[in-house]
Amino acid sequence: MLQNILIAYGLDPQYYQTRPFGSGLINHTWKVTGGDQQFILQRINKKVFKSPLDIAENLHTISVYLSENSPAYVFAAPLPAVDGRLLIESEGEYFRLSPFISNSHTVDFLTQSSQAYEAARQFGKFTFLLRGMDTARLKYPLADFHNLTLRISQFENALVKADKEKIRQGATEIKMAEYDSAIGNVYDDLVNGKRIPLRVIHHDTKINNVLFDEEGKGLAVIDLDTVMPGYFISDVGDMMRTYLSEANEEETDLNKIKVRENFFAAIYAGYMEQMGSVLTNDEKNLFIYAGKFMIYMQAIRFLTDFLNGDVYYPVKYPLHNLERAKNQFRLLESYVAAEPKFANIISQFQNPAAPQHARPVNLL
Ligand code: GN1
Ligand code: MG
Repeated sequence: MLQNILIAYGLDPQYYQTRPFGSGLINHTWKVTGGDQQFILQRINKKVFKSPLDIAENLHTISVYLSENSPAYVFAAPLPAVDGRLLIESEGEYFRLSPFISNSHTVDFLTQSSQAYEAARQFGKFTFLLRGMDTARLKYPLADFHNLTLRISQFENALVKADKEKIRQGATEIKMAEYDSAIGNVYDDLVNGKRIPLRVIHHDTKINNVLFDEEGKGLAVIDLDTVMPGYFISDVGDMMRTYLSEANEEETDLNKIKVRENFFAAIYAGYMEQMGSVLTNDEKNLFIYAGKFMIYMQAIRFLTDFLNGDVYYPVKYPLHNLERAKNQFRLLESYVAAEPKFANIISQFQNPAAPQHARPVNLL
């Protein structure tokens, strides 16, 4: 099947090698290599993305906007096939080909806070460059993706339907989900009160969605399926969720889950360097909340999938989604405990009178 796709893009399968690439949970990705040419080929998960054409349209709209307004910006938009289509359907599956940005690489783990700074700068820059675009021009490939109110009600429905054994196995996490539901109330208030604006948001800011150059400087953001209108707390929050702890969401030894304050400072510095002049005061006041919002949402998404019988996230063993939920609740606990320190870091950044040596930039 992949051969037909290559042909649709004018690539002769005889001369191109196709190898699995990356570690995403949702789409399938391959790297296509032939001579000195390199591409990224992806099969879009149609169970998740019911309308892949919306993704193609969004990326096209954004690509045109960026090439007019910020021509030097590296945007890895999908390439048109020989007949001009931006998405190829084959046997009911959708594929697309994008350029592979040369001399770039991704990382799966952050070892230095400078990586968090670079990544946050890249995600901030993306939203910054698109600040003048009317978000109404974009489609919602995943409506309600980060709608916490909905995620909480999906959790509640799963709880009603789940079998007794699962409820017993997940009892502690179910209690935690209920205990932390105040995080949902803050979200309800800010959405209902229209307190923060919709912006063009990436919605999947984990570290392997950033391309780095050979010197470790950020080059571009990738994995653009979930680019759509949203709130900045999604992007900042998912960086907190995925950069602060050295151990990632797959770690089952909960003692290894600890937030690193210097990585928080790095996310703040990188994102605000780009977005500091754009965010409203209400948004700035939600910077710390952003982390709680995303960590809590991911915890209940894993827990909900466990209760539903693992219908969304691929699992390697029966309690995998429950283990992931445990991991995220531990991260939430560690995050909440560090909040006073985060507040201190932000106030040091905001106080230009602070002596240079006392400013958290030294932590980077
Ligand atoms: C999914 O496929 P991947 O790994 O980029 C999920 C994210 C979750 C993440 C958790 C469309 O992203 O929301 O944060 O798994 N994407 C979708 O690992 O559900
Ligand atoms: Mg993704």
